[in-house]
Amino acid sequence: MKRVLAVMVGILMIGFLLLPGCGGGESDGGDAKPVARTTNGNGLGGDAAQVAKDRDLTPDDVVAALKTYMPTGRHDPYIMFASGGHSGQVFVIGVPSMRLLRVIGVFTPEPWQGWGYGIGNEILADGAIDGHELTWGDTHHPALSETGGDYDGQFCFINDKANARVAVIDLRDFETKQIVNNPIALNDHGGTMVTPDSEWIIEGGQYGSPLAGEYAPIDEYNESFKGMVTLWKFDRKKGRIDPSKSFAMELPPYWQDLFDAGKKVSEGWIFGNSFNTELATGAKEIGDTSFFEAGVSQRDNDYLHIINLKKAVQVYEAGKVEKIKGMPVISLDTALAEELLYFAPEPKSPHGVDVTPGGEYLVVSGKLDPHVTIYSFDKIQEAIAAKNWTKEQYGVPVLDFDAVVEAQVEVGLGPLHTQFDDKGYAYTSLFLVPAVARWTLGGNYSDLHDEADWELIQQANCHYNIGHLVAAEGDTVSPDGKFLVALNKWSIDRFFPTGPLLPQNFQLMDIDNTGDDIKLLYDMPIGIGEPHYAQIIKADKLDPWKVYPEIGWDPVAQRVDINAPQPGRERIERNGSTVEIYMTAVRSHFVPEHVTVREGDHVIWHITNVETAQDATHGFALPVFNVNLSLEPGETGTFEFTADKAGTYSYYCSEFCSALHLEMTGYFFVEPKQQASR
Ligand code: CUK
Ligand code: CUA
Repeated sequence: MKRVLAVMVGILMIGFLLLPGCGGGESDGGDAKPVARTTNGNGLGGDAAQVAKDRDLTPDDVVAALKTYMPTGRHDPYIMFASGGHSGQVFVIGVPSMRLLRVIGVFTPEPWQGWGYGIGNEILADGAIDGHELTWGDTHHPALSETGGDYDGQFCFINDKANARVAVIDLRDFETKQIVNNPIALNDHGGTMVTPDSEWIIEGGQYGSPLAGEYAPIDEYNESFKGMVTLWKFDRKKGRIDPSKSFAMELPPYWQDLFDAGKKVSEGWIFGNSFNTELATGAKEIGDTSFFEAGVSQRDNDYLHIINLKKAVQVYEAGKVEKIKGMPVISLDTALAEELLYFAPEPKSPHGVDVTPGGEYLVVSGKLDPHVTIYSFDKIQEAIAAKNWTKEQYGVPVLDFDAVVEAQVEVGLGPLHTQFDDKGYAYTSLFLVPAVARWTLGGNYSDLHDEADWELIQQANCHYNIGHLVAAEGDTVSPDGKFLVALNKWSIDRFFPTGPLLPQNFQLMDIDNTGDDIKLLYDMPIGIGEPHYAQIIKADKLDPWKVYPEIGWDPVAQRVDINAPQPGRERIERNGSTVEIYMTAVRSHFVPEHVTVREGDHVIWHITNVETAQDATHGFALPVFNVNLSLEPGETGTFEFTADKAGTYSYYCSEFCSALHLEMTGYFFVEPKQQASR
């Protein structure tokens, strides 16, 4: 019935929007009669029928277009935060229009925002490892901050798989505030995921390695190589991770993969999947049996990691840790003695573990098994209480599979990640089909749907080779459903071929329906890195600043900088060979417009954008010295350099801010040493 209604409403909407004179106007006028003028074979009226015919659009195409089209000025109801993969950034995308709203500079310098070109330089520098400056990251899993298990719209966290780093983005201004390096790991993967109140940010490792990146030969793999999970303490008030209150736990050198935090009934626990239980060491040529790809895929089961976080925090706070490069680490022996860690078998080379909205079940996919396996948190607790386990080679209790599994659903080949909606459905990406599998949850979720429990309902094709998928609010205790985005790795024939390197493909799907009715709505090519995961939040949960709160705002400290240049107090101060410039920017000039220093001077340059009008951003571009700021209204920025090359440098505003933007310029003179007279 619901579906018939939805279809009828759809037809009425189309008819209404296609009325002559109504196209593009506000559609909430009320009394116009939604009747199509004439219809063709597509069931469309008038001009729309002609456009559809000329463009060879099917009725489904037209409906998809109407469901995603945003008239100018209208805002998307959802906002997606997607990892930027190798770009090292985070993408902000409107849903359902799939319009790219912003690329947030995180691990990689980003010139439009001045990120790394005068702004954020210290934060990027904090991300250096042992003095090695890093100018990229491999971002995988953004996590929106949560309160009570729901996205609260305050922060976004993101990991860098390539270097085991975690960043914090403040969603008041959508800018990166912190990058922390994990001192005990050189790559990560199971991050970032947050506990239901964002107290802890989870960062799990990936490839087993000696802790802290020490050297060890491969034939010492079993003893010297380790796995790990790190719990970063988040200080919400400061908007920063507090490394001094963070800790890690040593794990066996299986390759930990994805983590998820328990919620509601399972709050206080965290779960991770793993692969390479085989302890394969790769490299056929040195006499091992096979390459990694075969070596790590020999066994039928790997281990779901089940960690009592609440108890682990107590153990850490009781000081039962060893410090490795300053990071408190609960050793594996301590973890076992304190009963913090359990395993459960998981088939086969799994990828990802996802906790259901109520926290009752954990869903694990085996890449090489066509099933998803659903574990019951209650049954896990019972098995732990009954000591229903055997121990594996490192002494970790392995719970009995049959005792803890609630159900298995055959969803299709190559299952990876799972999301949830409000209708009792789960959605699992099928890399090999490739498709999105919709299947029904049982247990507490049975009442939400009319179908049988734990059953595959539909495989909706996607193009191609889907990795993650994301549903609106799909990681929260109260998912919305409505829209789902498939994050596809290959795009092959979907777009004009841009040479041999093709974009990834985000495919928006309509899941606001029941049964086998998932519909593809839109393709969005991503041509700047391979996103892995994304999260979608209701737009009205976000409350970003329109301009900075006060003139002279330092976005790093999130308060007024007492040194910020203020209008009427612009000046140049010399102190020995250090010259400090206090400059303001307003449409359409800088004050001062001439700045003169001597060759070899150290220059500290402050600029405040004194505008209060929304979108009145000024840039500041200075040649040779690699400076380009983006100063949003109210923002102040400071950069330093040594004026080591005499010359005449014209600086200019690099944002087209006004009719006289081209005139927003000035000269920076560096007097040659021998001529310097002032
Ligand atoms: S991973 Cu990329 S598709 Cu890093 Cu979450 Cu599964
Ligand atoms: Cu300021 Cu252009």
